[in-house]
Amino acid sequence: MERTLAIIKPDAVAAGHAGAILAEIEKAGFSIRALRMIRLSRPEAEAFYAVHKDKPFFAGLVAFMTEGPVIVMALEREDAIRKWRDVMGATNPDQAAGGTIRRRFGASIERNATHGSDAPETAAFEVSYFFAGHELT
Ligand code: FUP
Repeated sequence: MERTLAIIKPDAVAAGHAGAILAEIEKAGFSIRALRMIRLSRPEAEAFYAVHKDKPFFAGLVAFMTEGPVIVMALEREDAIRKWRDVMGATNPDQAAGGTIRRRFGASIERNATHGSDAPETAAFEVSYFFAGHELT
């Protein structure tokens, strides 16, 4: 069993797509081990995306991620990191395969509906960024 961090981003929450995305998560066989709706502060978003701090899109990404509430989740399944990235689709919704979440609900490479950890080390950092051990069922 493996854990990954998923985020339903502000665009998808505001558009009312959270329910459909949660249904996809359950259909894909994930257990939701923890879930919370929060509004990220600017420092919280900056620290979460610190790996991108020197990228040209960093300021826009932080502004977007703080514009409204997000839903953060710890998901568990066999091969969870890769599987959740498959269900999400490519970062750019235009390049995401048909039926994937980003293809269905993303509007642009920035406003792309969901986040998923990309490796075991980042998953460990990202899950613990939002959830304490006692919150993971
Ligand atoms: P992903 O792992 O698919 O979320 O993609 P990245 O880690 O490459 O990018 C993280 C986030 O940065 C993306 F979800 C959206 C944002 N981004 C942009 O806004 N512009 C870009 O050119 C690349 C990424």
